[in-house]
Parts: sequence; structure tokens; C-alpha cells
Amino acid sequence: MSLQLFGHPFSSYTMKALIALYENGTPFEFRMLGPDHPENGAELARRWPLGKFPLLIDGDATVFEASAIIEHLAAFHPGPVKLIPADAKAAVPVRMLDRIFDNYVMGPMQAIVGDALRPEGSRDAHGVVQARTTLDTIYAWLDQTLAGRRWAAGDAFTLADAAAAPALFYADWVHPFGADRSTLKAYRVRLLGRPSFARCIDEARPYRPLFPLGAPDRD
Ligand SMILES: N[C@@H](CCC(=O)N[C@@H](CS)C(=O)NCC(=O)O)C(=O)O
Repeated sequence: MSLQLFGHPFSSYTMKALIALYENGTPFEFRMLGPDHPENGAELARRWPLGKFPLLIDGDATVFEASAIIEHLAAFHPGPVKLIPADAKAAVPVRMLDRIFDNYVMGPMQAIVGDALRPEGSRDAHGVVQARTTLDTIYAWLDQTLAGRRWAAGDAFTLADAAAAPALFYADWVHPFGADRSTLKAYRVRLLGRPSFARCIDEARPYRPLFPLGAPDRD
């Protein structure tokens, strides 16, 4: 049975999993979520009550959480691009950076977007300030940490870059990096130029009018 990925092209975590599939040209069926495909939403909810996506089906295996999906693909559908280093010591900083991008870039970015989706009167101004402070702090750390590196963990494109690409793509929309973060900006440009992620951006382009804060006229 072929691989099936449930997700939506405009979803940041779906993009993260798609990057892994596109990097290695792994064949799969995309199970689009949305009102036109209620059967896909129903199956997602049946397999994962939290209803979060992406979700991968591989035969008997159901895998959710984008990082776990990428680990699963690396273990059972390996290709020429090794997103998880085989060397255990080299894999630690890759997994650490993956957690950093998810928790301290994607998380606060989603909190700001999520707040904009709330009805007037249920907004959390304090939470948004906290999210923006986290982003400022992590931007400064990343700007220093990534100096001299082509990709997040060094010369090779890895899981950490798959996490970074959608996180930094949207984070710079909701809370721009600022004029002096030249290393971080250059890294984001490299990510946007990576063919696997450039494809994700193009596939998501038709959905930009849905962005609650208004998508900027760039990228
Ligand atoms: N920790 C999850 C996060 C997944 C996530 O938050 N996905 C969003 C789309 S980008 C989602 O499912 N949103 C719908 C919802 O929360 O109900 C992962 O790594 O896959």
C-alpha cells in the first residue's frame, strides 16, 4: 500500500513533512483536508482524536507529529538525502534544533496567528506579547548560532531545516526578523530557494488570502 499523507498545503507542519517527501522524491498520495474532502477529515479524526495534521499512513502504521513522520520516512523509506544523520553524535544537534524550531519559532508564530483568529473580546494580548518576546529572543540566538553554517546543523540539509523552513517562513510574516538579523535573513532566503520548500510555497500560494493577519506581498 502506498504512503498517504493527510494535510493541507498552507499548513506549516504539513509543509515540514512534505519537505522530507519531496527531498527524496518519495511517492505518496496526498489526502487533502478541507470542506471538499470530508472523508479525509473523518479518517484523520478516527486515527488521531486531536485531529492535528500532518498524519502519515504507511500500511499498518499510523504516524503523527511531523518530526516522527520524518523519522519514520528516514527509517523505512530512505533516500539519497539523509535528513537524520546516521551518526548518533551528529544526530543530537539536528534533533535539538528541530525541537527549537518547533517550540520557540513555530509555537509562538502559531500563537500570534491563533490569537488573530479569535473573536474580538477573547484575544490574549499578554500571550501575544510573550510570543513576540520569545521570537525576538530566539531570532537573536539563531542569528548568532547559524553564523558560518549553510544549513541549521552544518553543511547538510536535515530534519532541522525541514522544521526551520515553514517556521521561519511564517514567523517573518507575523513578526519580522528586523534589520540587523542578516545571518537569519540569509538562511531564510536559502531555505526558500531549496527546491523541496520552493515547491511547498508554490503549492500553498493559492491559499494566501486565508492568512488571518494578511500575507505580505513578497516571498
Ligand atoms: N506537534 C504537531 C503540530 C501539528 C499542528 O499543530 N498542525 C496544525 C496545522 S499546521 C493543525 O493541526 N491545526 C488544526 C488543529 O489544531 O486542530 C506536529 O508536529 O505535527
